Amino acid sequence: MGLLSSKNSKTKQARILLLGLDSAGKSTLLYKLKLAKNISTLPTIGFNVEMIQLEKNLSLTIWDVGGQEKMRTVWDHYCENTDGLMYVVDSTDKQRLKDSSRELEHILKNEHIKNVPVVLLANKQDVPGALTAEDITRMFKVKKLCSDRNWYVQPCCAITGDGLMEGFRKLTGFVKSHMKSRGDRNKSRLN
Ligand SMILES: Nc1nc2c(ncn2[C@@H]2O[C@H](COP(=O)(O)OP(=O)(O)O)[C@@H](O)[C@H]2O)c(=O)[nH]1
Ligand SMILES: [Mg+2]
Repeated sequence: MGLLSSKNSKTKQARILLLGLDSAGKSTLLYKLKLAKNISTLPTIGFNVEMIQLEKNLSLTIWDVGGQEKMRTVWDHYCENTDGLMYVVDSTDKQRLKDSSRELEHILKNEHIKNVPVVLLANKQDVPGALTAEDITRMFKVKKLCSDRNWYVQPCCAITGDGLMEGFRKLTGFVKSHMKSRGDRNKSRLN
């Protein structure tokens, strides 16, 4: 990406889409990560873009597109060149669980996101009665929905930060192997 120059030319850039219904906790978790890690923010209108480096050779650019209903229609447009999807679920919002799983199902059908790894964050685990990661896996039918890609469901609390790093590390691992296999495929096409 032209906007983001890296001091280390070996550092790869991965583009991560951060999605989920409004109030799922996306902004809270980005803010929490920013306090924990040295994250730079790019000024943007309508969505947040953050850069985070968890590993020496891989820098994540995280696009928080916003989850309000009017923004959901534009999610599709952000899918191009995406290397990983972080999907945040409010584990206490049982009323909108169906909405959330429908939106995830929709986004996973986007051709640009085919085979792209997904980590679901089962957020707000600090709230008593919150659905567990296992509940969300079952209710979202994640196994079936993500049968063509790497996936993981990570319980977390964006306010305390519990589980956030684990979730991002998991996604980073998936993204690296995804980028590698995509690179290998492109190479064999050229040969
Ligand atoms: N109890 C609890 N509240 C949370 C958690 N994460 C976010 N929230 C609250 O949920 C609301 C929506 O969070 P926000 O980050 O703005 O959601 P976004 O619309 O997805 O960006 C705010 O009031 C947050 O304080 C969490 O892990 N636990
Ligand atoms: Mg937000």
